Amino acid sequence: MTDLHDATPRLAARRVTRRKFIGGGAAAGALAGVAYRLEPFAPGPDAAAAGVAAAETGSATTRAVPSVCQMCSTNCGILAHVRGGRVVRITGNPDDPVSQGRLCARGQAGLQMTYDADRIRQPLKRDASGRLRPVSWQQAFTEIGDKLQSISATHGPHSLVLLAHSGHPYASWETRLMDAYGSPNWTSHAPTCFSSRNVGWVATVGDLPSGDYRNTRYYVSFGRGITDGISSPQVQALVQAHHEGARLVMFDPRLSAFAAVADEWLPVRPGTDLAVVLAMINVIIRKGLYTSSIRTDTVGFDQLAQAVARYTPAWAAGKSAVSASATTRIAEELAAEAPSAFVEPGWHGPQGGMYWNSVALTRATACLNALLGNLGSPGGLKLNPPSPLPADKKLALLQPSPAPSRTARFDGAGGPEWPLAKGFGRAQVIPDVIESGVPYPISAVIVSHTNPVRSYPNGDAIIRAFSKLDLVVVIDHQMSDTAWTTAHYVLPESTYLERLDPVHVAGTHLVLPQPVVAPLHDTKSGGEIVRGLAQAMGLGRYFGFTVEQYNDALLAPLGLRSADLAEHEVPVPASAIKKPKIKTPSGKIELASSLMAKAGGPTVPVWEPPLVQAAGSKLHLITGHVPMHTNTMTANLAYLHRLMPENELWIHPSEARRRGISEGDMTEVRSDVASARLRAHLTEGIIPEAVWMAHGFGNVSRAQRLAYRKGASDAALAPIRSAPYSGATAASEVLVTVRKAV
Ligand SMILES: Nc1nc2c(c(=O)[nH]1)N[C@H]1C(S)=C(S)[C@@H](COP(=O)(O)OP(=O)(O)OC[C@H]3O[C@@H](n4cnc5c(=O)[nH]c(N)nc54)[C@H](O)[C@@H]3O)O[C@H]1N2
Ligand SMILES: Nc1nc2c(c(=O)[nH]1)N[C@H]1C(S)=C(S)[C@@H](COP(=O)(O)OP(=O)(O)OC[C@H]3O[C@@H](n4cnc5c(=O)[nH]c(N)nc54)[C@H](O)[C@@H]3O)O[C@H]1N2
Ligand code: SF4
Ligand SMILES: [Mo]
Repeated sequence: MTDLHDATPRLAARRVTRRKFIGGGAAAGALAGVAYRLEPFAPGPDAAAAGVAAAETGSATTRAVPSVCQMCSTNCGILAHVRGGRVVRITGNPDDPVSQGRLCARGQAGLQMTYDADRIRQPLKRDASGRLRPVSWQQAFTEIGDKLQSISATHGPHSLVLLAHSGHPYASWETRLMDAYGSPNWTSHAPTCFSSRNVGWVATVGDLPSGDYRNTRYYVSFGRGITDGISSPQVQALVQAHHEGARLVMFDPRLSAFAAVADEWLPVRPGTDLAVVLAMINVIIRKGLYTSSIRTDTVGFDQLAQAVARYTPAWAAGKSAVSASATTRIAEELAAEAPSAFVEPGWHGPQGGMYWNSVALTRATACLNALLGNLGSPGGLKLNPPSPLPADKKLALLQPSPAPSRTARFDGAGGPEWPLAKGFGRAQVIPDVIESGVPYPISAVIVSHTNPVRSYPNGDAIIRAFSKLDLVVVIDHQMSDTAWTTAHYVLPESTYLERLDPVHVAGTHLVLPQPVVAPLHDTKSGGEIVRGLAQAMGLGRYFGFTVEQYNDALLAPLGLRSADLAEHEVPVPASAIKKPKIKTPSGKIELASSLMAKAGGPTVPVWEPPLVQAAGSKLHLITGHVPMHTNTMTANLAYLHRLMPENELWIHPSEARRRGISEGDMTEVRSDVASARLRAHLTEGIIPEAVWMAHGFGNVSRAQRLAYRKGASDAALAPIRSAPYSGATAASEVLVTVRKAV
C-alpha cells in the first residue's frame, strides 16, 4: 500500500490480534473469573476544545468539518479534520447526540475508505476477455441506458431488479428511479439483517422501539452483542448505566465480547432462545409479576397466558440448555427492576433473522417487555418519533412523481404469500428466480451499496445466476466480490467524505452529510449516478433537481436551509417534533397480533423449533459481527486489517480433540452447500455443539489486495431459504462437518 495515512505507525505499534482481543483473551479472562470490566468513558471534549485539538494536530489551517460517519448504519456525527486538502483524522462531533464526541475503531479508520489505494478510480466495463477496463462515465451511462431501454421494450421493466441497501442515503432516489422505469423490484438487504425483528415488533407495537440504555437498571440480551455489533451511542449509554449499577445479562452460544463484559453469560443452544423467553413469560404470568395496566394497555393477555402455561422453565431447559433456575431467577430479577429494565429488541442476531423462528422470538421478546410495562418507561423501551423531515411525495420540487409499478414483485414480498415481507423483500431468492424464470424472467440487475456474493446465502449460486443476465451493474467504492465476479459495468461512488448526501436526522439533531474533501478520483455521488442513469434511460424529467435543491426542499418546512447546517448540527425545531404512537390495528399493544393472524401465523407466540440442530458428527455453524470490522466492507482497510486480518473457527476443545484438531490447525468446514478452509481457535467460550466464525472474510476479489483470500465466507456455507412470515434468510440454520484439512 503506497497511500497509507501518516497515523499508521501508531496503530501498527499496538498490534492487537483478534485472539487477544475477543477470542482467547476475553474467553480465558472471563472463564478464569477475571471478568473484564466496563469502564465509563471520560467526559467528551466540547466542540470548542475539539477545534483547538484539531488546530494542534498541525498547522493552524486544520479545519474540523462536521459530517456523518457512514462506516455503519448507526451514522454517528463526526468532525473530519482536514489539513492541506487531506483528511488527517476523524473524531466524534461532541455536539452530535449520537456519537457524543466518540467513535468506534471503524469510524476512526473511516478515512481509509477514501485513501485506500485499492479503491475503484473510474468507471469500468468488462471486455470480451473478462477483464474490467476503464471507460468514461458518458460511455458507461449511455450503454447502460440504451440496454435498459431495450430490455424494458423486450421483456418489460419488471425484468430489472435493483439490489440495494436501505441504509444508503440515496435509497429513496433509487426507488424513484425504479418507479420511473416501471419496475417494482427495488429491494434491500433487510432479509439478510433485520426483517424478522421488524416484522415481530410491527406485529406487536406497530413499530421498532429503541432502548433507553442510559437509564436502564436491568438489561437482558438474547444474542445482540452491542460491543461486537457496535452501536457507539448504545455502548456509551449502557456502560454508564452499568457503572451506576445496572445488571447486564447475555444469552449467547459463545462468549462474545459483550458476553465477556456482561455480569452474566448464559450459553444457549443455537436457535432456542424462544423457549427461554416463553418460559420467562410463563414465570411472570404464573407469579403475577406483570404490570397492573396489562388489561388496559394490551389485547390478548388471556390468550397469551393460556398459550404459555405449558412452557415451564424446566421444559425450556430441555430445549435450550439454560437451567430452569437461571430462567426463573432472571425473569424475577427483571420483573423486580421493571419498568426501568428491558429485554433487548435486537438487531441482526437471533431476532433479526438468523433463525427460522426469529419472528416468533421477537414477538415473544416484545410480549415479555409489554408484560413488564417496559414500553414507554424511563430505562425501558420507547417508540421513536416520526421523522421531522417531510416525505418525498410531499415535496413540490419532485413533482410530478412517477407512480409505483403495480406488477407483482419478483420475490412475492407484499403479495398473498408474503404479506409481512412488504417493505423488506426476499432479495436472497434472486438466483432461484433468475434460474427458474418464475414468476417471470429477470434480465438485468443493478447492485448498489451491497455485496450479495458475500452477504446473501450461497454466493456461488449468485455468481452462476448473474452470469446468465444481459446486464449487471455494480455501484461501489471498492472492488467487492460481487463487482469482481459478476459486473458488466462497475460505477465507482465517491466516499462519504467526498460527497454531499441528503440531510440526515440524528435523533434530536439535523446533520448535513457533506463532502470534506474533493473526490480523489473520477467518481460520483449516489445521487449523481442515479441522475446520470435516469437521463440515459430517457427518464431525466424525474430528476430535474440537484441534491442541494433536494436538501433545501426537505428543510424548508422547518424554516431552514442546508447552508445553516454547514458549520454545525442544528437541533430539530420543537414544532417539528411529533409524538410517536402505537400503530397496531387495535391502537394497543397486541400480545395477540391481528397482523400475524392475517398472515396465517400464530396469534400469540408459541414454540417453533429451529430448522436444524446439531446431531452426530454435525455441528451448528453460527456467525456474528466483530468490533473492528463492518460486514464485508472493511476487510481491506489497513488499520482494521491489522487489528483482525482473518477469521477463525471457534471450536470447543472437546470437539476439536475428537477430530484431532489443535489450535491454529487449518480446518475444512463443510455444509450441504459449500466448504471453507479456516484456522481453528480452540476455546471453552463456545458450547460444544456449535462452531462460530466471524462474518465478513474470505474475499475472492483480487483487487482487494490485503483482504484477498484471508479467512473464509460464512454466508457461502448457508443455503438459500426464506423464514416464515418475514422471508428473512435464516442464515444460521446451517449444520457442518469439521475436520482437519490435509
Ligand atoms: N463492529 C461492528 N459493528 C456493527 C456491525 C459490524 O459488522 N461490526 N454491523 C452492524 C450491523 S449491519 C448490524 S445488523 C449489527 C449486528 O449486531 P448483532 O445484532 O449484535 O448481530 P451479530 O453480531 O450478527 O450476532 C450477535 C451474536 O449472536 C450470537 N448468536 C448466534 N446464534 C445465537 C442464538 O441462537 N442465540 C443467541 N442468544 N445468540 C446467538 C452470535 O454468537 C453473536 O455473538 O451490528 C452493527 N454494528
Ligand atoms: N452468514 C452471514 N451473513 C450475513 C451476516 C452474518 O452475520 N452472517 N450479516 C448480515 C447483515 S447484519 C447485514 S447488514 C448484511 C450486510 O450485507 P451488505 O448489504 O452486502 O453490506 P456490506 O457487507 O457492508 O457490503 C456493502 C458493500 O457496499 C459498499 N459500500 C459501502 N458504503 C458504500 C456507499 O456509500 N456507496 C456505495 N455505492 N457502496 C458502498 C462496500 O464497499 C461493500 O462492498 O450481511 C448479512 N449477511
Ligand atoms: S458506530 Fe462506529 S462505524 Fe458506526 S457510525 Fe458510529 S463510529 Fe461509525
Ligand atoms: Mo445488519
